Amino acid sequence: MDTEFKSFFDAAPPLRDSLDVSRKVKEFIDQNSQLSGKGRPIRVVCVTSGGTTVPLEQRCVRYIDNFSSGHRGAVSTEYFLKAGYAVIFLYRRGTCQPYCSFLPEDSLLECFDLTEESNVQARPQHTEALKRAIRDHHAAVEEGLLLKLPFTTIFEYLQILQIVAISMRGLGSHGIFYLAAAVSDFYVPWESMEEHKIQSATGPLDMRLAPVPKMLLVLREVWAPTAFCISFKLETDQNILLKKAHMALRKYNMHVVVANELSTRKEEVIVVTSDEEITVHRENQVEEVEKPLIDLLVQKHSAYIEQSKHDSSN
Ligand code: PAZ
Repeated sequence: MDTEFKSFFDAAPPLRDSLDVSRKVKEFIDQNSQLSGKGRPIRVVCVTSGGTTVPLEQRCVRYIDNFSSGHRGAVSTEYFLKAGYAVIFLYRRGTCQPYCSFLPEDSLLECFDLTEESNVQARPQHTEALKRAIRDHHAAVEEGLLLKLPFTTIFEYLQILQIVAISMRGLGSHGIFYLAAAVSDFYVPWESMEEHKIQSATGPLDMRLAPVPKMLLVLREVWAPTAFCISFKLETDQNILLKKAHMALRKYNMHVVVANELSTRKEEVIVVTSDEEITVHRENQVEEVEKPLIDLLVQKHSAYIEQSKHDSSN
């Protein structure tokens, strides 16, 4: 492994429940490798979702965060499940969850009422959507097709991603990484972090942030070299978006980079591969852009599986 990455992991605070996470991931993958949906091996996708935090103190009071709501990851998870994939949903605690993106912010108070007998009941205008969400969510979990793994910090995120990626190696080309999480580019190394709450009385705060080692290359080359890898590139300047997406494609050897601009990310994305750029729009005001996006990515994944079969038979 890249030395920068090794020192990041060696110095990171140990992941709480790491054995539990490893066990859950292993069981999920074993179970889904044995199943075969409609006569073909099950495909497994790891969807990452939401932003990572960067703690400023070891006993963390303050942290750096980013805008990501987790909407992209949550909705994409629903469409992957619909397409027959088993999904490992690696999400930031407190962000949007699959089948819940339609809920208002204060959903408990907005969607439910008390009856005269003091029972809780869904308000009529929300009943159908709630029933559908509960039914689809419970079906995915009960059929063993959805595993949810939470993270908060950049340390937790990269450690769990490593566990998942190494466990998915055996799936070969049937595994996908769909890396929609907004991962911090900079962090405070654990060993140089203050232990206790930083005191404001000492005046202006000077802090040096180190670059987070680039995980995409290690994922592609070491952790899961035969999986189909899709990363995302977000920019706020449309003029540099495609250039940056192509750079990421080449530099990290991704199969696909999905380029999106902050203010239009819910309406339009551009699917960038080495030989094409395909703009994907939401079909109407009701459908989400993730529907045509996942349709297209599933087609690209199928072509990748066929190509891998062909390559290994030659
Ligand atoms: O989480 P969200 O739905 O608010 O936004 C999705 C997104 C913009 C974080 C995602 O599409 C993305 O581009 N992720 C990668 C960001 C980056 O590191 O460039």
